[in-house]
Amino acid sequence: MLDLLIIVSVVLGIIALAQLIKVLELAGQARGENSWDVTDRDNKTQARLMPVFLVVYFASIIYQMVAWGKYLLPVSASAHGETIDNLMMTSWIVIFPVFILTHILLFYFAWKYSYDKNRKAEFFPHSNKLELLWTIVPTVVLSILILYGLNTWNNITTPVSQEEDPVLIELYAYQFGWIARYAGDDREFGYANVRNIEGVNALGMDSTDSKGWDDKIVRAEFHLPVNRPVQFIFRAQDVIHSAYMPHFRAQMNCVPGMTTRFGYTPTITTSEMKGITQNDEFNYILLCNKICGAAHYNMQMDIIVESAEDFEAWLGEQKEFLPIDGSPKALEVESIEVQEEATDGSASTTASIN
Ligand SMILES: [Cu+2]
Repeated sequence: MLDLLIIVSVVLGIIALAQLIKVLELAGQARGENSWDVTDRDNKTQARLMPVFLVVYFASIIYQMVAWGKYLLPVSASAHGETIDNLMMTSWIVIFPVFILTHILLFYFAWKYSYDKNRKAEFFPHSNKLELLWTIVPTVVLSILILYGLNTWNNITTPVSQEEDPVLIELYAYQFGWIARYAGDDREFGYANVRNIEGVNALGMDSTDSKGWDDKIVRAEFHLPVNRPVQFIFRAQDVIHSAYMPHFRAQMNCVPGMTTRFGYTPTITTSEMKGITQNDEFNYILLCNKICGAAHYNMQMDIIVESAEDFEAWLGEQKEFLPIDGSPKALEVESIEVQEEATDGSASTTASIN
């Protein structure tokens, strides 16, 4: 109902404005003026409005910075995040003064040089000095920023070496949710393929691949140990998604048919961050940052960063993909169950182990 009222009032407002313009036009015609003629008075009014725009514009920027500054991200919770924040800050330091200066000049000149029939424009066709100046200065500044950015990007996207003992986690994106998989004690993920997706096997794990038997699959939230590198591997089931972990300054596309990676080291536990942000409700979060469909906004997963002991304890509680106690019997039973589920005649690769 409220929506309807808003629409009706907007439409009525537009009609009223159109009528008002018509009245002004008719009044002008009655005075013998053409509405498309630009008079001296029009020029003066527009010129005087320029400094007003400038002040209102800057005031609105300051207001937005103050009012919404609280929604900015807190300090980076990952080791490489500081480098990203420094890069961002450097860019701001270069861009912001230029932005202020160019906008002051833009509105000042529009006011100062508004049309005046007594003033003659100076003919100034070309200056090599000026051309060089405004070509070389931005080129140098932008090249430095780009090189700095590329260097930062190369540093943070280098895969974590195995010697650093990273936690291996696969994040699997689908419309609309996330599944996390831990590689288990063998430090290797079991083979998975989209063709194996069936029933509860949402990851398409191949149950004949023993590397996957100790993989641990979690859905509601996933945990990370503090101060230990984490190597993420990303996959997607259907369309391109993007794993976005803003507090760790990390984002990587998840692309169907290929794996992508990103590694970082969490440096602040969830409970420490609750203290820093003075918010007891605070939680690290994994989001999807590609508009991937109608329920895209729903693609979230909580991330808990905790001490190594707490992390190991939590991981110990998670179930393995195929919890076999050394006897192949358990595996056989599992695979028969999977086979029976495939009653619709669709191909089941897991059937091959019998
Ligand atoms: Cu998505």
